[in-house]
Amino acid sequence: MIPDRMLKELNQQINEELYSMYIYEAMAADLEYEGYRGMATWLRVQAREEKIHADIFYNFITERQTHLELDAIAKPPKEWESPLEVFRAAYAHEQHITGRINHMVKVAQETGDNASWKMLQWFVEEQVEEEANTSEAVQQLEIAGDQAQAVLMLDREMGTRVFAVPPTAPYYPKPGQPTGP
Ligand code: OFO
Repeated sequence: MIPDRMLKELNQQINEELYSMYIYEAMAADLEYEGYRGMATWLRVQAREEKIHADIFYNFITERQTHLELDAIAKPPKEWESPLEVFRAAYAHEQHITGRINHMVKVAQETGDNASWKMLQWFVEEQVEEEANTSEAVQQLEIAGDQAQAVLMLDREMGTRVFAVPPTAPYYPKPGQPTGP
């Protein structure tokens, strides 16, 4: 069984990851509407990764014979001022998620829940990549500035991102579960 305090955090993290998926879908829709199809593709790939993150927490909880509880997902914003503002918001969001993961590592230590602690180590590393990817996009958009051609080149490059299930993802998939969201 998972200690109550830890379970509450893990349950909440399913919601956080599903909100991540949802806000990236909203950002993609806004960029698609504005004509930045490549960046929209990049964000939709990211949204699919977030569903996998949610699945990992979901599978981990059910694997430990615990009853999980799903909460309502908050409504994300509809529009942002520019592609740069989209990726600034994405980077800030990833920093928030890193804070959540660090907090959960602490709770795992305090409750002596070694299984949660071990599973969370994957997310500790994953968040380094999540922050790097979004902050790199911010940096490149800042460099491109008002030069439409540079922004469009970046858009094209970001559109080449393809979805792949992270091979090292823990508790994913569960036996018999499909491998993609
Ligand atoms: Fe799930 O890492 Fe991004 O939010």
